[in-house]
Amino acid sequence: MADARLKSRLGILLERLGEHSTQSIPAACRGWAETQAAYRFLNNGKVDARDILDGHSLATLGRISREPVVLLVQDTTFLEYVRDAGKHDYGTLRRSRREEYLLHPTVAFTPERTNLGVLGAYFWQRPEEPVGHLRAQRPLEEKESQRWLLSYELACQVRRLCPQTRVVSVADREGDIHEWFLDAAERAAEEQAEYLIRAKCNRRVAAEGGNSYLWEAMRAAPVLGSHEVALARQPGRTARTVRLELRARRACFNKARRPGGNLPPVDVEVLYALESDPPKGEEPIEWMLLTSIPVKDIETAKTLLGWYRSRWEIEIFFRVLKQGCRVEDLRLETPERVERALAVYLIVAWRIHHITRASRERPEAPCTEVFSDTEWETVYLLQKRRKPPSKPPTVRQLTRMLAQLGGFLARKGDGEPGVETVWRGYMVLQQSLQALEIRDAVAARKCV
Ligand SMILES: [Mn+2]
Repeated sequence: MADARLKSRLGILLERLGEHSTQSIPAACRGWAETQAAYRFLNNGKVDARDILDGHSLATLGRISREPVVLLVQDTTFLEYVRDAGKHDYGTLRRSRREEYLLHPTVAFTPERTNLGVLGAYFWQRPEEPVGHLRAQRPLEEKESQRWLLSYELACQVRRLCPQTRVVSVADREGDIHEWFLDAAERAAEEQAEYLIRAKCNRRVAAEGGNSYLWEAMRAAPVLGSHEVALARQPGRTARTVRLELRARRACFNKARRPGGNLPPVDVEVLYALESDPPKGEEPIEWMLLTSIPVKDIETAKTLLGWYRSRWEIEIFFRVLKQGCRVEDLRLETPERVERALAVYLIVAWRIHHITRASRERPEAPCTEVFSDTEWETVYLLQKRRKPPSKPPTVRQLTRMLAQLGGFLARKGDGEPGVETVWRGYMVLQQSLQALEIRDAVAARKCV
């Protein structure tokens, strides 16, 4: 049911878009109007949250159309809510219920990792009881894997609507689905978005030199050259520079078995990056990437690897979203309400992600790059309690002030504010802006 609903929503939105050129879509880069509209909605139960997401998606599409390359990254995150089962609580009999929601958004990034916004989100609730019957399990898996294909479909629509932009649908290992490669291969060029997916399965392939398996075939492929990348520190791994050997070739994936009949074989371009000299005792770093883009030379290989690595930014976006959901302390009774609130938080998370990134990457830039005048002046008034200066503060200064509204103490040694205090500060700002708006509306009525 959710699938059909999602399809029709996207269908309606994109049909509507198809009637206009993307040039007519307002592309407010700062996005304050979008987030304000989203928050306003929270107090209005009559509006469908997806209408709000549609407005944001439209603005995102406008931003996409102005970029030469856009990565449409899709991924799934799990959201859990624990709440009391019964309305009546007699103190001793307290049963809590765990609910698991899956959220699968499509988020647009530039190759330089600027978050352009959320294009759509697939949302569903896992059945409460684990699925015991094998008979029921299969359709569930199939249903859940549909989300990757739906997001690719969305990427293809964006490709059609933004002919100046190179649109690349990006997914991690879960997106390694035969149906996806087939779908892409069957599309006309002007309706085919590129794809870039990390391989999960060691499939049987037919490549030059006979049949073999994917990893084997790629280890035997000619080396295009080598490339160094810096790996950030991660739990259990120190930061280090990695030297990779890049190999590429076209491979034909054998037909895939499915209950309703076999799927035909399909051609895929493969890029394999393997660490050539890993430190003693460590597994070599590797990326096996499946793509629609022919990898003819080392430059293309480096570019594609960089695009794939930008996928990481959606994990950061999820972190922001989850922190935000915690800040907002969801107490919602029905899946519909959770869904509506999440639509709002997706937009707010995009905004917070954008602001915190800018304050780290371009700290000395004027804050007007990411805040509207009303926004930054209001933050200044609330925080400093004096008239805002004529020259706007820097992005870093204003982000700190915003976080201070959310409880950041800004003492020496506190470092940069985290997502949580920025989010809280942002809620205070939104409420203040709404109060100002109401005051103006009331004043205007008096004048009549
Ligand atoms: Mn994933």
